Amino acid sequence: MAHRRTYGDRAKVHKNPAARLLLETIERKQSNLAVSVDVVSAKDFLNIIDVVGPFVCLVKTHVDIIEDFTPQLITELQALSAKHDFVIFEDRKFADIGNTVSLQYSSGVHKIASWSHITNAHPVPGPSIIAGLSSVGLPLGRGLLLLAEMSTKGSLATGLYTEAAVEMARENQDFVIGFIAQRRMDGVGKNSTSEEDFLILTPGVGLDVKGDSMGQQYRTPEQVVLESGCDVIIVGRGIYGKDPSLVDSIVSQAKRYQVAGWQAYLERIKG
Ligand code: S5P
Repeated sequence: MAHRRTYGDRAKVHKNPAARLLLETIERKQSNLAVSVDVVSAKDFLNIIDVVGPFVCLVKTHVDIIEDFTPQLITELQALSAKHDFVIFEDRKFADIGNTVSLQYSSGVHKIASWSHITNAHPVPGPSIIAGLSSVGLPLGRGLLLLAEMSTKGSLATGLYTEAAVEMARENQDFVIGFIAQRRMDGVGKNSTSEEDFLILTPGVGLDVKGDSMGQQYRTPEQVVLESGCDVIIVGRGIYGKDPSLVDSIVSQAKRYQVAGWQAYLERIKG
């Protein structure tokens, strides 16, 4: 069972380069914390990333919300990724036919495949979405996460939908490296094997509040990593709050979540 093994051991045998990079980075930095940088100005975006960089394994972006986006922003993001040693995950949530997603992934203003190690997709169109994205991402060594579950109240991604998402991933393990989900997917669906190693990246994590006014629901790092066996905690507003200029507070929150996530992992591998 992957969740009892160390990140480092899993990195040694994973076949996908983006998954290996993430697992190695987690082990090297002793951090299973990802920060989701959901701000609309390029300046705030880069400032937050520079401040949290030392404490995270991964930075999750929504580049389509940045009002003053230019290709230069990507160059600066990549420089920060090299400076602080973190993986980049553009949370694009593709959801269209194979041909359209292949264009959305490779082209347009953002050219996501050229810089984002990992991206994600809703399984709702069926396996053709993986075919479309992998035609672009696989030659570049990228990895894909399927949204098998969501953190929001009333999510429709449950039951048979989640099972079907996991089966789709099993058919495409060269490119699909795991899931956005709230729990481990070992044993979900009919064709589970002991060799598979899907990474579980989990949003909806907060230590101080239970949710927001728009359906988001939060659980603690201990619930997510220890009790539910997830691999990476994704934290957004819990770290940078409402004011991206409060550097001291961002640093202390990032450290707090890093420690909480890592403690929960150490407990988990103890068994
Ligand atoms: O189920 C999900 C999937 C995702 S990727 N629930 C989520 O909240 N997310 C993303 O995680 C969401 O788009 C946002 O960028 C982040 C959570 O942000 P927070 O501020 O609520 O921690």
